[in-house]
Amino acid sequence: MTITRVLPLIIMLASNTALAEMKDEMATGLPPVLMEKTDTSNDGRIDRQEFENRIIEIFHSTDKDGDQRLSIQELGDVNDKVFQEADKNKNKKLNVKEYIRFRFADFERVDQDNDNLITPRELQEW
Ligand SMILES: [Ca+2]
Ligand SMILES: [Ca+2]
Ligand SMILES: [Ca+2]
Repeated sequence: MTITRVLPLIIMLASNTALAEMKDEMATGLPPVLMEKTDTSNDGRIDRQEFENRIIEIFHSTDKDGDQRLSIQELGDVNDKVFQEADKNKNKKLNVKEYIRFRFADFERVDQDNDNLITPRELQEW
């Protein structure tokens, strides 16, 4: 193999690694949603709407002081960098819209075949 044929392969491998790292960074660090609580249609899959509904429920149960915003303290064990990224207006709290967007980073990371459904097998990879 000549160097000109090897180079594109190396570049390809390098960019795959970069992508994997980026995906890891996107993970919120928060525990997974529960299939039985989230899959309201009982088809064994979590679609985006079911996920969003569940995330809104979690938002309200996590919001201990009821100010409609989640602080990093309320969230507990969370990826700090990702939190700051999600906190668009930099008030150190996530409103429900920011929180939904934040949690969808996990959805997209876990949905490995990109069919917008999370299966029990994919959920194991959370
Ligand atoms: Ca479902
Ligand atoms: Ca709060
Ligand atoms: Ca999927």
